[in-house]
Amino acid sequence: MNPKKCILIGAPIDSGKRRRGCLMGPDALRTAGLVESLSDLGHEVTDLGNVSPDIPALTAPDQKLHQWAENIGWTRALSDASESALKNGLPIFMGGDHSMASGTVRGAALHAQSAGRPLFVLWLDAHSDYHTPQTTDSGNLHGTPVAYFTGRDGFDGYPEVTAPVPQDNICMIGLRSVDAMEREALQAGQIHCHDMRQIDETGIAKPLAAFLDRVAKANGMLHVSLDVDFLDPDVAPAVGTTVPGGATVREAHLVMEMLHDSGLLTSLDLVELNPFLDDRGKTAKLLVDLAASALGRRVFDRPTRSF
Ligand code: Z70
Ligand code: MN
Ligand code: MN
Ligand code: MN
Repeated sequence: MNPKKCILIGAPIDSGKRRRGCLMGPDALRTAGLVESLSDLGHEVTDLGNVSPDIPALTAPDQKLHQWAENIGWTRALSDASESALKNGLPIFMGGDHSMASGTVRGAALHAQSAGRPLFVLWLDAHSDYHTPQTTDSGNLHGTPVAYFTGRDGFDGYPEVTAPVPQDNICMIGLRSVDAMEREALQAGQIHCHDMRQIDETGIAKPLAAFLDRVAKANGMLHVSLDVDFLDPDVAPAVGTTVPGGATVREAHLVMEMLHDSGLLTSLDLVELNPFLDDRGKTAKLLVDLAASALGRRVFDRPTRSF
């Protein structure tokens, strides 16, 4: 086992959508034993507490955009937290809704740029979160982070994206709820999109192994963004937007175990946990177990596998 410096950062952001409760996510993950589970694996774990952003006094360009200024404040604060934590270890961002990835990935991309390495992103989600502030119907900004950190137009007022993540460096797995405008943009672009139909046809290991192989060959850094709704709502009910037909517990653990075996993971988001909707903490506990798998928990050792 290769001990890591795990840096836990709470991101109680709740402004990315209308249904409230994700602000309790970081404390639910702490209560479910995230620190202890990672320490037990031999890692050095530091919990930096929660980020608290300055919210700029700005007015949204369009009334439909929910809590636009709050999202900008969070993006700036989390980008700074991400860039600085990556200098010292492996940051694990405890969300908070998915709008937080605008900040965590922007910061990771700035860090990778200064390290002279490419950044890759694994997006585990039912949704593609590829709207711009112009194409979103809901006005919920948790539906926009991938568009932001790939440098799509339309994010005036946000911190500038000087290190956009190349589309070809992004792999999405778990898709089953993609809006028409997102689909159009994805089909015209280079993001590697794997919907649940493909997972049913090929299994989840095959597209993931192909992606990890590319990351390894490029000496890339790898940010993983795990949305609770990647999982099936039967096993992970604590999320505002449940979409049936998600990943099983076993598929999700396999993804995490393969990530660990690859040795490529450099930062991790645990997002969209809404403890208000949980069933006796079962979703929070599942996320903690998945994080532990990503950091080396296993039943038996396997022969080293190359990617
Ligand atoms: C929809 C929208 C979304 C997460 C829901 C849903 C977006 N495409 N993202 N849950 N994580 O409102 O834009
Ligand atoms: Mn999402
Ligand atoms: Mn989602
Ligand atoms: Mn692909």
